This record gives sequence, C-alpha cells and structure tokens, in this order.
Amino acid sequence: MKNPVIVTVTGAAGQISYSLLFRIVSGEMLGADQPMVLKLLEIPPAMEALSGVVMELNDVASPLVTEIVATSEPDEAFKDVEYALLVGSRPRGPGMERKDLIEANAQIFSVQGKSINDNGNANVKVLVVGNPANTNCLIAQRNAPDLNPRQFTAMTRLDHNRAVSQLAEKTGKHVTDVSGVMIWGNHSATQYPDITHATVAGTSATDLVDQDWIESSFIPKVQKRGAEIIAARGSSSAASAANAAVEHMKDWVSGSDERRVSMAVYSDGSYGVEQGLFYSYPCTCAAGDWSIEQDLAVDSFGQQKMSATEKELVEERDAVGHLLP
Ligand code: NAX
Repeated sequence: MKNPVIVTVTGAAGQISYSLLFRIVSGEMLGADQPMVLKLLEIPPAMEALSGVVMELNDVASPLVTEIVATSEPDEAFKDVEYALLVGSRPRGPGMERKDLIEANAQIFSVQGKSINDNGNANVKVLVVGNPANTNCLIAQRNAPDLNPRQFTAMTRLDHNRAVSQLAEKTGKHVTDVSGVMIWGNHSATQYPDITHATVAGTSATDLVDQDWIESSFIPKVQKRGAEIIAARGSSSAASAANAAVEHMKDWVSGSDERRVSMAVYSDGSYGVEQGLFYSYPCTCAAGDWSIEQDLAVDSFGQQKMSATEKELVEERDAVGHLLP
C-alpha cells in the first residue's frame, strides 16, 4: 500500500458530493491501491447534514480511507491538500442577477484559493466544479500566487461526455466508437461542443451527420443539457457531474492514454484566446500533467463560436475585476 494522500472536497453535504465521495473512496479516482485522508468542507448550517454523510462514508468501511475530517474551516480543510475538488458554491437565490451570483462566489473562491495557497501541498491539483466554474477557478488561482496556474482546472468533462453520448446516439453507434470530441470555452450555454475532428468507428463524424443537425440540434442540446435535466428531474445533474469529476481527476493524475479530453485550463494564448482565462480546450494528460492539443484546424463557424464563449469569460472576469488581486 502507498502512503495516504489528502483529498479535500468542498460542498461535501451537497448532491454532487453525495455521489462523488462514494466513488472516491472506492478508489475509482486515484486507484484501488491509494489510501487517503478525506477532508470535507461545508458551511456551518450544513454541518449536521454533513455528519450524516460522514456516517454513511464510515458505513462503507472502505479499506482506502484512513481518516475523515469534517470541518467548516477552510484552513483546516486545505491543510496539506494534494487533490482539491471545489464543488460547493452559492446557488442563485431569488432575485439574484448573474452578476450577483458571480460576485457571491468570488468571495468564496478567493478565500479558498488563498487557503489552498497558504496551507496546501506545493503540488496540489485543484478541480473547480462549482459554478460559474471557469471564473471561480480564475478567482481561486489568482488568490494563490505561490502556485503554478497549471495546478488549477475547471470542469467541462460533463459537457464533453454529453457530446460523446449525443453523437453516439445520432450515429447509432456505441460511445466507445466515438473519439476526438471537444468542448471549447466556458461551462455555460455559450460553450462550443466541436465534432469537426471527431471520429465514429474510424469515420469522420462530419461525414456521418449534416451541418444542420450540428448547428440546430447537437450544439444547443449539449449547451442546454443541464437545464433539460433540471426540468425533468426537478434538480440539477449530480451523479453524471460526479462521474465527470472522477474522470477529470483520474486522467489528470494517471494520464488519458493519448485520448483527447476537455478541460478548462489556464490559457497560454493558444488558439488566440486571451492569456490567463480559464478556457476549455482539447487536452491530453500524461505524467500527472495536461497539455493543450495544438494546431487543430478551426473553421470560420468554429472561430465565431470560440470567440463568443471567450467574450463571455472576459465579461465574467471583468465583473469580479475589483476582487482579483
Ligand atoms: P448543492 O446545492 O446540492 O450543494 C452545494 C453544497 O455546497 C451545499 O451543501 C452548500 O452548503 C455547500 N457550500 C456552499 N458554500 C460553501 C462554501 N463556502 N464552502 C463549502 N461548501 C459550501 O449543489 P450541487 O448540485 O452539489 O452542485 C454543486 C455545484 O456544481 C453548483 O455550483 C452547480 O451549479 C455545479 N455544477 C457544475 C457542473 C460542471 O459541469 N462544472 C455540472 C453540475 C453542476 O451544475
């Protein structure tokens, strides 16, 4: 057995965590031979609910869990953290504008970014799930000046998986036949799900579906899938989001075996995107690191979509500009 690592999950009493934590303790994220200390962060009103989640985690009797710490103190939760999954965030309340939501979350993610900077392991890997995920990630990263911006990522893997599933369904193939799908930009309704370099059972996806389906069905379906699930289920996607978080972290840590995955990462200016934004790119992961796939041709339709989602990220960043160090 390896030495235990420290995994911190925020929003640990929420609905995504209710799936996520049980997948983590089963070893699906870091491997069946990787023990862990689990640190769970919540806000004080949710601590009682969190105690119930801790009871259930104890009742799993996972051989991989060496200790569980439940706390409402960020500095305690992020002490020596090696893998931080920032799931908790402030949901939109009645009468709250998008700008108010971004600002409320900016407060949370600036505190957490600073705490990770001051208390976490120097090699910590951070995944932001809580919305608005890309901008929350930016805020956390900007508050962590001692860490490499590459240590911060935001989740667009659920969008990626949704795109894979839609393309498989449309072409009558299995999801394992689909490869090379990618999500560009923001985890929001402006994201650009792109199949121009995807294949289905070895055939170019664009030879199998027409542009009209891509523009009027596929792209809006992936962009608005979250809303479709809320309308049907009465609450937002949770188990599929937890699954995506496990896959994102697993690939980042253990490699994606040259598979293309989508991750919102620190922009180095690739594809003309403004440097420093957290923008979803096609990535591959190896040796505990990610890299942006370069030199993929982008057509004029794609360029327009990529610019629109970049513009939204710039607006979100500017809305919290006064809170960025
Ligand atoms: P829930 O409202 O069920 O749970 C959120 C939890 O976070 C609550 O228990 C709350 O008490 C806690 N929390 C709030 N502020 C906190 C703080 N400062 N520190 C620690 N915990 C805090 O939401 P859930 O359905 O679990 O979703 C969590 C977040 O994921 C939301 O922001 C949601 O919009 C976002 N999502 C992101 C997705 C993505 O692909 N990036 C997809 C799924 C999901 O929509």
